[in-house]
Amino acid sequence: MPDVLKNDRFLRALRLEPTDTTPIWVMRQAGRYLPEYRATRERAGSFMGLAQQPEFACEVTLQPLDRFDLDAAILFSDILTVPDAMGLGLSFAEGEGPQFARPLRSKADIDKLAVPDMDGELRYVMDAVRLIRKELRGRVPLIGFSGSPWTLACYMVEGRGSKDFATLKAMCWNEPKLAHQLLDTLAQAVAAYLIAQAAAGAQALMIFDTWGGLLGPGPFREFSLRTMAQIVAALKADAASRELPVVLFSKGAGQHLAALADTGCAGLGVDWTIDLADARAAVGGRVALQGNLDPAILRAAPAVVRREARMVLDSYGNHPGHIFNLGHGITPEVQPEQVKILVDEVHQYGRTLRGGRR
Ligand code: 1CP
Repeated sequence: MPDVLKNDRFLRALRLEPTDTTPIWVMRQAGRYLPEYRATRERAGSFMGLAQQPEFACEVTLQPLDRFDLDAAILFSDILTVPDAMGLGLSFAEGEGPQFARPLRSKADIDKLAVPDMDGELRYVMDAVRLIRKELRGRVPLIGFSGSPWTLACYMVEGRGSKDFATLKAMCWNEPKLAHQLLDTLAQAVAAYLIAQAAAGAQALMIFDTWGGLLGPGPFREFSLRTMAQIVAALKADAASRELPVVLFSKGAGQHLAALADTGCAGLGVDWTIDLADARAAVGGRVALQGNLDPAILRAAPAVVRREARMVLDSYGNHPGHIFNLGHGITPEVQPEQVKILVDEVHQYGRTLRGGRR
C-alpha cells in the first residue's frame, strides 16, 4: 500500500529540510476536549474499549484531522498498553487516571516479566496502525509511539499516577541491579513494540519520557537516557524501522538536550520551560525540535494564543527543523476553537517567517 504522502511537512522538518510553513500537531490531539471523542468513547464503553478496537481507535485518530489542518496523525493508544500486555492489568477509573491491578511489588514479579507478543497481546495496536494508514490515504504521516522504559517503570512500580514516583526512585537507590533488570526488560519490549508499529505502517516513532525530568542529572543518564539510547540503536538496526525518524520527549529535561541528541534520534520534544533558541543552540541544529507552547495558553483569549504562538515561532527563527507542538498534552477543558486558532496562526505566520519558500 505505497500511498503517496500528500503532506510531508512533518517528515521534511524531521530531516531538517526546508518547508513552505512550519508543521504542527498537538500532543493528545485526539482526546477529551473534543465532543466527538467523548461520544465515541461513550459508544466504546471505556478507554480500553476505544484503544483495543481498531475501528474505534481509527475513528478517534482521524477526528482532530477532520477539524483542524494538522500536519501529522498520532496513533490513538496509550503508553500503558505495554505493561498491560505484560500482565499488570490496566484500567482507567472514570476521572481518576490509570491503575494497575497487579503492580510490581517484588523481585519475583520483575523476574516473571517477559517481552509481550506483538502478534498476540498487542496485535490490536498493530491492527489499528494498519487500519489508520489505510484510512489516512496519505493525507499526513502517522506517528507510532511508546513510553520510555523509565516512564513505564514509574507506573508499573507505583501502580498508578503519582507526583514524584518515589517507589521506583527508592528502588533505584536500594536495589539498583533490580531497577536495571526491569528497565532492560522494558527496553527490549519497547524496541520490539516500535519495530512492530513500523512494520505495520507507522511513518515516524516517538518515545514519551514524561517522567525523565523527575531525576537528577546522574540518575537521568543512568536510568532514563541509557535505555532510550539502546532503543534508538535497536531501531536503526532493524530493516522495518531503520528509515523512520525517532523523536524523544523527556519532559523537564531541557538541560539534557545535547545528550539526548547524541542518541542518534531525528528530533527532540521540548517543554515550555526552555526558550527554543537556547534549545537549538544546545543541540547545535543537529536534530529537529518539536514544541513548545505552554498548553495553559490555550485557555487564554484568541489574541494571546496568536501572539504566544508567534513568539514560539520567532524563538526558533527561520531555520529548518521546527515542528510546532505544545510543551505537553492538551488538557480536557480547552475549547476546540482555540486549537483551530493556533493551527491556522502557526501555518500563516510560519509561511511569512519562511518567506513562503519550499
Ligand atoms: O478518559 C479518557 O478518555 C482517557 C484520557 C487519555 C487519552 C486521550 C488517556 C489516559 N490516554 C489517552 C491517549 C494517549 N495517551 C495518547 C494518544 C495520542 C494523542 O492524541 O496524543 C498518547 C500519545 C498518550 C501517551 C501517554 N499516556 C503518556 C505520555 C504523554 C504525556 O501526555 O505525558 C502518559 C504519561 C500516559 C498515561 C496516561 N494515560 C491516560 C492518562 C490520564 C495518563 C496520565 C496519568 C498521569 O497523570 O499520571
